[in-house]
Amino acid sequence: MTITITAFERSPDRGRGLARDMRVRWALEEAGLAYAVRLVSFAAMKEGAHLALHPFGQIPTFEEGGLALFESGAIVLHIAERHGGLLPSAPDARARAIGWMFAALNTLEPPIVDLSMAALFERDQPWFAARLPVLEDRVRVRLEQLSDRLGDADWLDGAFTAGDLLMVTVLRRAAATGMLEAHPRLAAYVARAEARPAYQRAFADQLAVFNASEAPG
Ligand code: GTB
Repeated sequence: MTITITAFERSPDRGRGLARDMRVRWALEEAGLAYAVRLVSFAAMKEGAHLALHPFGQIPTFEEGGLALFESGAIVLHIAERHGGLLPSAPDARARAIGWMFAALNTLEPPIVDLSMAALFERDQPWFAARLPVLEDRVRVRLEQLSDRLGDADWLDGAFTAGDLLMVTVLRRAAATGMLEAHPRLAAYVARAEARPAYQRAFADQLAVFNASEAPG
């Protein structure tokens, strides 16, 4: 059965792989699964056909046979549960890896997204200068805690898992705000993950979409 995901027709990140289709592409590549990508415009995301797949009118989505999923974390978990390479088979290690998936999405991602959204869209507001240090502090605390836990290990809990995959996609968004520079262990962790062949393939594919959208004609 063909797997089809959705991604931005023209990504606002200009091919930097920060949109959430990147984590799904990467998981599919780690699992060795072929997939098709349906590109959607911002307008099409809010229309009936896409809303039937995604109630909030966003990307990414995942379709395979009769199954349609939204929410990038649920999609990555679905891929990881059905295919090798992303979750350990030992039950306790598997549970811990899923815990890291939730930590990435529930504990790290919210303050990082708050900071990057404020930096992008709230810069002209009169309260921005007072709010920025508060947002940065929230991110800094989480990055310090994560860095302490990672220590000198390559990955969060033994071998690379879907927990690392999601965590790295979240940290890349923090890196885009400059906040990873103070955390060399996390910067090295992200670089290690980005060197994985599966990551490189996923990144190249999403970049090719952006480059095609920029091509004249
Ligand atoms: N919780 C959902 C999930 O994890 O799947 C969130 C999905 C989501 O936020 N999707 C975004 C979207 O469709 C794209 S990824 N937005 C359009 C809309 O809501 O109308 C978020 C994103 C967008 C752009 C950048 N960037 O340019 O750097 C980074 C991340």
